Amino acid sequence: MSNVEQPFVVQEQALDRDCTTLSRHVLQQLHSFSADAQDLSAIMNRIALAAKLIARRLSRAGLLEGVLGFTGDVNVQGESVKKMDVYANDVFISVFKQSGLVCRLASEEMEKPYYIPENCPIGRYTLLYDPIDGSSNVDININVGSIFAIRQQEGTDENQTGGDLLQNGRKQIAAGYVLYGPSTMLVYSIGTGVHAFTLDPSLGEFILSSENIQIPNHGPIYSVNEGNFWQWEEPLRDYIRYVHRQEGYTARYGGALVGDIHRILFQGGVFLYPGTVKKPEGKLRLLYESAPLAFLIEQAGGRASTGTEDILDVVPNAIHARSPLLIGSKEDVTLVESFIQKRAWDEDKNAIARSRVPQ
Ligand code: AHM
Ligand code: MG
Repeated sequence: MSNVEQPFVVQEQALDRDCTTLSRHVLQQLHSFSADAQDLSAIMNRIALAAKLIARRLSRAGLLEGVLGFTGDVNVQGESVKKMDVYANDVFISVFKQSGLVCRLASEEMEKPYYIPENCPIGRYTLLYDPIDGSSNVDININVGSIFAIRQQEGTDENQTGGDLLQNGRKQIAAGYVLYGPSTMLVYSIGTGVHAFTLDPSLGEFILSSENIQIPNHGPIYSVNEGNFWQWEEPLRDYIRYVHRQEGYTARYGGALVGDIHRILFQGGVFLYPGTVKKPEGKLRLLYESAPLAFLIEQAGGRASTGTEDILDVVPNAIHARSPLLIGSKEDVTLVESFIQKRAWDEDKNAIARSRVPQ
């Protein structure tokens, strides 16, 4: 190739990269322009719009009135609500109004699903989301995230309680998160691998930055709130003691799930939010946090477990149900599980032995 031609090739590659927007990428992944493919592409585009609005507000949070701090209310989870939680929750609703795309939204912040009746005759999808995850980080200008999943609505949900959402995570059609960090990134999967987009502020568009991301099979990071050590069951403490005695582990914990998982997605390791003796179900919500992230991490070749069951197999008993979460590299999740399951196995063995003692 001559020197004269080279700049055109470089420019063409740069243009191709800049044109791989999220909505185009969804259509490419589905190899189709069918109505369903167009719908999914348009839904992702609306989620991207919500992400841009939230990122814009976060980026100026310290300069605007009414952005930081608490509202004074308590949400359905019994947690104090932050002003950004309310804003971000409403943004997702607003971007889907009159879109014909999503009939129902279910969020960590709302007691019941929110219906958009004008969309329902055509948009049979439900968006599940955590509008601002890790919102305690907002006031100190540290990374936070949004988490989302899409499911097909089943049945009419006559009393509008979202009963059909009480199904396992394999029912998710798509899932992903937005990371509001030094740059804003959107990472998603529609069941065809995991792909990351970075918001280019000069274009106002999410542009493809990593395609077909594979999580390492094992990594050095363990990410857990060790301040809860005293509240855990013994098997989990045993795992942490094991990590403390091994070379090659490093602790990273940001207090916001999306950033912690994002690091593990690229560098490998395990994130843990286990149950405690008093709260065996842990803190994280299955439909808005654990299941969407499990879908994504499995698509990247990793694993997500409660300790005894794959997260994607868990059927919630309520839309705000919680579950313990072990998620990340395959080998690391399996190792933590082996600590938990060994204890269960030992207990079974002892019970059997006791039952065999002649009376
Ligand atoms: P939130 O959705 O109410 O913000 O809670 C979820 C967050 C996660 O992002 C994070 O991993 C965890 O809570 C941190 O909890 P803790 O402060 O108990 O370590
Ligand atoms: Mg959350």
